[in-house]
Order: sequence, then C-alpha cells, then structure tokens
Amino acid sequence: PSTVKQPIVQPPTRTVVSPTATVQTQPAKEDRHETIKGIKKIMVKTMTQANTIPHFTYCDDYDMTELVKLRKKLKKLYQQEKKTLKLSYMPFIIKACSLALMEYPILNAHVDAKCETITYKAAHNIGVAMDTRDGLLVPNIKNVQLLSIQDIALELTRLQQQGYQGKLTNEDMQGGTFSLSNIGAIGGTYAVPILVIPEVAIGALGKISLKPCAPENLDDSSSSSDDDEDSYPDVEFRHMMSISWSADHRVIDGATMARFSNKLKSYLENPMMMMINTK
Ligand code: CAO
Repeated sequence: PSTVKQPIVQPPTRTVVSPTATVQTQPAKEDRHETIKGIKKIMVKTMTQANTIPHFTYCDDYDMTELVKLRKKLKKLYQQEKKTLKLSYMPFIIKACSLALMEYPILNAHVDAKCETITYKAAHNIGVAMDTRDGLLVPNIKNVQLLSIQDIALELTRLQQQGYQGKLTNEDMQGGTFSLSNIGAIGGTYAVPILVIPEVAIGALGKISLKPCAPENLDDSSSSSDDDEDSYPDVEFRHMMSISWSADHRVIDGATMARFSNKLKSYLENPMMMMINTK
C-alpha cells in the first residue's frame, strides 16, 4: 500500500512577554473645569425640580409595521411630485398623541407648584425634546389639535433647524402641555423620561426595529394543539417600537396612563383610524 505523506505542522509561535516589561504612558493632562451656565444651568434647575415629583413609568411595545409602510408610500409620492417635506415618524406620532389626548384630557394638563389645582389645557402644545447645538431643549408645536400631519412635519422641521442653529425663541419654548422624547432617533429601546413641569406626562420613544413576533391573529389551526403542546407558531418579523411613559403620580394613575397608551397604540398600529378621527 502507498504511504501518504503527512504535512509537517509547525507549532504556533508565541510572543513571550517578559514579566518585568512596563507600559509606557504619557503623563495625564490637567483636569478641565467648566462653569455650569446658560441653558445647562436652566437644565440643572428644571430637572432638579421635576425629580421631586412622585412619578411612575409605564412601558409598552407598539407594532409600527403599518405606519412604516404608509410613510414609505407617502415619501415616494412626495418625491414623485417633487415636493420637499421631511416626513419622519414624529409628525404621525405627535398627531396620534393629540387624538388620544382628546379622550384623556387629564394628560394634557398643568398642575401648580403646590399641587392644589389641575388646569386642563385647551391647546395641545406638544413638546419635542431636541438634541440641539445648545444641549437638551424642549420646544413645542402649538395647537396640534388643529394641524394636519403635513403641518406638523413642517413645524417640526422648522423647530429642528432653529434648534441646530441655536435660534429657538422663547415663544417656541413656552406653553408646552405634553411632551415626547424621541431617543430612538439616536438609538436605544427604553428611557425613563423626566417630566417637563408643570406638565404631567411625557413619553420616550425607542428605536423602531424589526423584531420577531408571534403572528397576531392566531387561529386554531396554526396554534399549538393539545396533541402537540411543544409546537409554536412561526414567528413574523414586525417593525416594533418601545415607548416609556412617565407621569405625575399625584394626579395621574397607572390605569389612565395605560388606557391612553392603548388608544395611542391603536392609532399608530392602524394609521387609517387616525384619518377618520382627524378633524
Ligand atoms: N426609530 C427609527 N427611526 C427613526 C426614529 C426611531 N425612533 N426616529 C427617527 N428615525 C429616523 C427618521 O424617520 C429619519 O429617517 P429618514 O431619513 O428615512 O426620514 C431619521 O431617523 C432622522 O430623523 P430625525 O432625527 O432627523 O427626525 P425626527 O423627526 O424623527 O426627530 C428630533 C426629530 C428633534 C426629535 C430628533 O432629531 C432628536 O433630537 N432626538 C433626540 C431627542 C433626545 O435627545 N432625547 C433625550 C432627552 S433626555 O436627555
């Protein structure tokens, strides 16, 4: 029989580090001190005050698949008509919040410093936390209850541009009644938002991302039967968004927050329902 020649395998070479070797480092630079002033100083005050309010956080996941499809179609239509409109998810979410606030006006309220009076605000001035040149700012879109989704998109773009240029005005910043923080525009899933006092509720939006989910309408034929208890239905990939609400627990209870969130969820999961309800 012919003999097969085995290849000669060389043992791997190793770099032996002498135990006496030392890492050469540059001397540390001097610490830098910065006075907290301007908008950062205001943030110290408002956040510290807000954190004294007993609040709770409630989270849920929304299926945004239908809205993702709708936005895609609308963006295409705008492109075909050569119209320039920055149509992110925010204008839809802001409008849906306003529609849900119609049914839960307590979430669009202010409370005074001593918590003796609740003022149900007539206008839905929805604040949007913005990562601006000057740091975190929360300008608001006025009278969302009267605006179309397109109007909201235009106003959000204006505020965003003003924010990036450091040109937001006092008028842009004052009079907010309810707030949203789209941290998902940067990344992340959950955040515990801090109230923008004297408002009583704020929501933090996570990143919309494809996640495996159980099919929504499981009928008996596709669900696991008694004979095969270990079988599971095939998963579907859906565009999911987590949302975290913080609310002033002195005047808002968890059940109200959950019902409001369910209402908002129903609009965002079935955007056609928004059209029917939009005045
Ligand atoms: N999930 C997935 N995609 C998202 C998203 C989300 N949650 N939010 C935004 N996007 C997408 C947008 O749809 C857009 O995509 P297209 O280019 O395809 O249209 C893109 O990301 C850029 O969006 P944008 O950030 O310019 O616009 P926006 O209207 O969604 O958000 C604003 C505006 C001002 C909320 C946002 O720019 C911002 O500043 N977010 C940070 C908020 C923040 O710092 N919160 C923390 C507060 S506590 O410190």
